[in-house]
Amino acid sequence: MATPGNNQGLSGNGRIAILGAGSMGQLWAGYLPTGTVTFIPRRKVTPETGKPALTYTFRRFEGPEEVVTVPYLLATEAPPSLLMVTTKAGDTLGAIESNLHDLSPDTPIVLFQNGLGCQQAVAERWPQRPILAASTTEGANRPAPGCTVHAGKGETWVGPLTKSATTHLTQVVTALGTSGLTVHAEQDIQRRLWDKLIINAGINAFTAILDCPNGDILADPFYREHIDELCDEISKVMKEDIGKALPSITIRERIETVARKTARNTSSMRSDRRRGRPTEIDFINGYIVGRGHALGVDVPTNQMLTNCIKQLSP
Ligand code: KPL
Repeated sequence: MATPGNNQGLSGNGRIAILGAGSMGQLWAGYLPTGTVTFIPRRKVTPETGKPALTYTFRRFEGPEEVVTVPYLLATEAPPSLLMVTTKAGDTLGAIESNLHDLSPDTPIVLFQNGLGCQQAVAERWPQRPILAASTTEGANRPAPGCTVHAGKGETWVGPLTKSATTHLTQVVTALGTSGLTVHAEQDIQRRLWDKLIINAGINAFTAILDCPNGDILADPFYREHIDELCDEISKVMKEDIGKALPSITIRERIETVARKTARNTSSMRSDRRRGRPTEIDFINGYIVGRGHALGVDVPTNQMLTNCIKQLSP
C-alpha cells in the first residue's frame, strides 16, 4: 500500500470500504493509502472471530512485488465514508443489499462493474442514495492464488447515476485519486460505460467461445464471419439507447485496437469460463440483446453469442 494518509475530502472518518476482493478490489486496495482502506468481509468479522485482514502479494504496474495487508471492516467499527463495489456484475445488487444496513444514507457508493444493466438496477433500487458508476481501463489479474498484478495502466472515469450523487462527485474523484491512479470526473458516465461495453461485447464472448487470448480472435474465421454484423447491431442499439451512435467501422476499429493492445491477456469471460464460474454475458452481449428487443432493433449476432456462452457456462 502507499504511504499512510487520510481522505480529507470525505465526510466522517474518511475511510474507504471495498466490497468485492477480486482483482479490481485488490488493485485499488493495493494503491490506496495505508489506513484509509478496508475490505468488507463476506461474513461478519469481530476481533474475536479472527482473520481480521486479507494479505496478498501485489505487483504494481511494472513495479516490484510487495506484500499487502488490508484489514477487514469489523462489525464493531464505524461505517466507512465511501463504499467501492467491485463485485461481479451479477452479484452486485445482492451484495449491496446485504451490506447497506450500517451505511449512512448519504454515503457515496461507487460501482465498478463490467458491462451495463446492473448499475441501472442499483440506481433504481436506491434512487435517494448517492450512487455513482466508474468505468475503468485499468487491467488487473490474479495469475496465482494470493497474487494480484496490475497488468495494464489505464484511466478511470467516475460519474453520477442518481441525483444526489452529483454533489459528491468531486470528493469521490479526489478520494480515489489518493491511490495515485488516474481518475476523472465524468458527467456523461452512461456514454463511458457504453464505450467500455463495446469493447467487452466485441472481445469477451469470442475469447471464451474460442478459448484463446484476446489477440488470437482477430485471425479466427468465426470472429471474422460475425464481427461486422455484431458492430452494426451495437451501433444501432447504442443510437436508440443513448441517442449517440458510433459508425460500425469505428466500433470494429476500437475493438481491434484493444484486442491488439491486450493480445496476450485472458479476458475476464474466458477466465470465468475456465474456472467454471458464472460469466457476465447478461450484462454485455445479453444487455445489448435486451435493449435491442426493447427498442425494436434486430440483434441476432449478439443473441447467438449470448446463447453460445450460456450453453458453455454454468
Ligand atoms: O475488459 C476486458 C475483460 O477482459 O473483461 C478486456 C478489455 C477484454 C481485456 O481483457
